Amino acid sequence: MTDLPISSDLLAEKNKAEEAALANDYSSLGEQLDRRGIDIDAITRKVAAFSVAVPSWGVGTGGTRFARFAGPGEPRGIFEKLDDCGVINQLTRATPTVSLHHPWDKADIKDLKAKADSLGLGFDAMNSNTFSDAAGQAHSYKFGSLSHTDPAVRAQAIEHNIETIEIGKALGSKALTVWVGDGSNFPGQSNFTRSFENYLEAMKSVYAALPDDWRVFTEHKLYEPAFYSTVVQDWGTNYMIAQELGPKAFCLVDLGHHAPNVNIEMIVARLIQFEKLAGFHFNDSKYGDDDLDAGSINPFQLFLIFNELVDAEYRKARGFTPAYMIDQSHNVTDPIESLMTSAIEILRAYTQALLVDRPALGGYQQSNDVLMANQSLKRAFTTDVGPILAKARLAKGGAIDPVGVYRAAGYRAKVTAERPSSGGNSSGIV
Ligand code: LRH
Ligand code: MN
Ligand code: MN
Repeated sequence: MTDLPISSDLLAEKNKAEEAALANDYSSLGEQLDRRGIDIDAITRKVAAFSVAVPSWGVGTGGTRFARFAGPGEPRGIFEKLDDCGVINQLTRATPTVSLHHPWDKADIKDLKAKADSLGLGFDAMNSNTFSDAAGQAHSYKFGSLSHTDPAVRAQAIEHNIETIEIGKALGSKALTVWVGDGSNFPGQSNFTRSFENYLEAMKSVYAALPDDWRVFTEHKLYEPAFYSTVVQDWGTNYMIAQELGPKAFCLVDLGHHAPNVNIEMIVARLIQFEKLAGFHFNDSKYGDDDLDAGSINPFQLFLIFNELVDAEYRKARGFTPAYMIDQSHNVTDPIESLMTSAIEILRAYTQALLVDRPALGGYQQSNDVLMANQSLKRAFTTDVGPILAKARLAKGGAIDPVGVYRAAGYRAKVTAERPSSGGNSSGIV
């Protein structure tokens, strides 16, 4: 029995008020697309079938290195986090799974499953955490985890990853995402080769514990928390890891984990070509790992990434089964509103990419008609696909205007009354 957090009467009433306008907009967009030889309903069906996982940690309020300002009504544990994720999926109908972080989300497995079931949610990739110390652990990760100089620390980090797999197995997850903060802050602090050897050896033990139908996603990141060198710093190192580990290992692309101006869509194309793309942690950024809402700064980049993904989907690229997840941190917005907005923006980029006239683009590329090649992308990107997104949500029982319904429902005020403030602290970075 599902028990959704937002009143279905309110949702129906709000949708009813907007349905006629949506029908008009959808039909006029349909005519426009028809002139371009595109069947709008076929696109809407594809959009309705697309989903992206939300991060359990994203519904809390994040922070910076300097301060964390607690948000009103923030969830106090994984069960309240799941409630908030339930709202996001109820209104967007695009986020049916949650990606858990271990041990932040540690709880009784039966209770977790029952709670998720009651909200109509499932579990996506499991994230391990060896970038912070858990209460009571024997060894500290201050100087690294899977790459640490001390074999006892590495053994503890391996054990933690295996435990994360075990929890995931019980929850029905099929993938482990490993991101380590290992690296160095000063030249000379660590031996690049030895630390990478240590990491690879440790990851081989984690890999050996993967069930047959599981995959492991390793996530690269240029810097932070280490500011001089990072053990898994870029997609090249990440690709080496996936190659060394074997066929169940893939490279995860978190959009915020690259140097400014890096051509991420090209990295995506390379990983697809060599069958090692794990999937994504979607977010947006201006400078570093800003963890802002997807598409809020550079929606064209998001579109160009989806252009590669749709290209691979249409040509049925071998081994192409990307996992889509959001990874954000919210300091100044309501996390539920931000995550709903991101899910919509990710779907928007996907929809726009579906509108690219691929045979025409291929022809322009072949004949070196640079201007028209670029125009074919721009034409798709500048199409307002909002009516398709709203129609897909409505068809699945979601909201035409998710943020509008969320605000009208007063959910934040309600949970603020139920969840006493956890207060801020001086370092809330995740
Ligand atoms: C590291 C990261 C990684 C972590 C998450 C909290 O910056 O992107 O995915 O698990 O943030
Ligand atoms: Mn990430
Ligand atoms: Mn990150």
